[in-house]
Amino acid sequence: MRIFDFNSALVRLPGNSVVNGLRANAGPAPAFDKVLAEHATYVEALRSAGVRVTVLEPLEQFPDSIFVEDPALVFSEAALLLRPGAPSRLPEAEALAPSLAARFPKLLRLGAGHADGGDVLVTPRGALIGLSARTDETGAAALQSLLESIGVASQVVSTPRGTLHLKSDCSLVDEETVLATGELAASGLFDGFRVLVVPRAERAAANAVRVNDVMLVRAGCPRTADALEHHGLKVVQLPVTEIAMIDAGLSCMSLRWFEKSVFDR
Ligand code: CIR
Repeated sequence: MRIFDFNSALVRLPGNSVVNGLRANAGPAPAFDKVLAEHATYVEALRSAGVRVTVLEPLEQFPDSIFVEDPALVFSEAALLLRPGAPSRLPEAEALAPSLAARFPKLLRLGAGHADGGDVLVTPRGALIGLSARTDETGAAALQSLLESIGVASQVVSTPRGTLHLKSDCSLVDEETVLATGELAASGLFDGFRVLVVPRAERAAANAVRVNDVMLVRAGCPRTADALEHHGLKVVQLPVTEIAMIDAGLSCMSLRWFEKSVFDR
């Protein structure tokens, strides 16, 4: 099984409050119906890629709770409940706990500090944990211990200044290849990997998602799509204009894993 083979995913519908999601810069707020439409297209793309998607109900009290990738990290063996670094997002983890406890053999909790799932890139060589405005050193160290307890090696790295999450700037393409911004590629973080660098004008396309044989890429980034197709992948382009207004991309809208018993039920 490959590290990007998934048969299960969890997403959460946006509530009306999503228009108040956190954003670093002033700018227009997204429109609720358009966020809903982008979310629906995303869920359909996951299903078309061969994933069984569980859709959770909206949580109006947490505007950013659509971004389920940040409060948890999931593997076939266990779900790790994190401690998101934005105070308004911290309670999202416990809100997710029952859904994770029902689906994973083990539910482990980060005990200290803060860490967002968006700062964790899992590769076949281990996990990279990016320090950011959301993930601090205490949280990263606590996460390293949790990962070690389930047999996943990890390394703590820097996230470029001004970047929300490590994975805003990179994605796994296959066992040997990552997609990354020029800045992150130049940092030497991916030595030993083949790096496909996104053009500067398509910087946001670095946040993509490999699911089975498909690469989900944000629409409007033709050179990145071409490069990935040239690399041999089936590329599915998805609109994220609205969710980008609250600093989000593609990976953050789902938790993805391979559930070993899914076809036995
Ligand atoms: C936030 O600032 O937390 C949300 N508005 C966006 C989170 C995006 N998450 C991600 O890229 N992993």
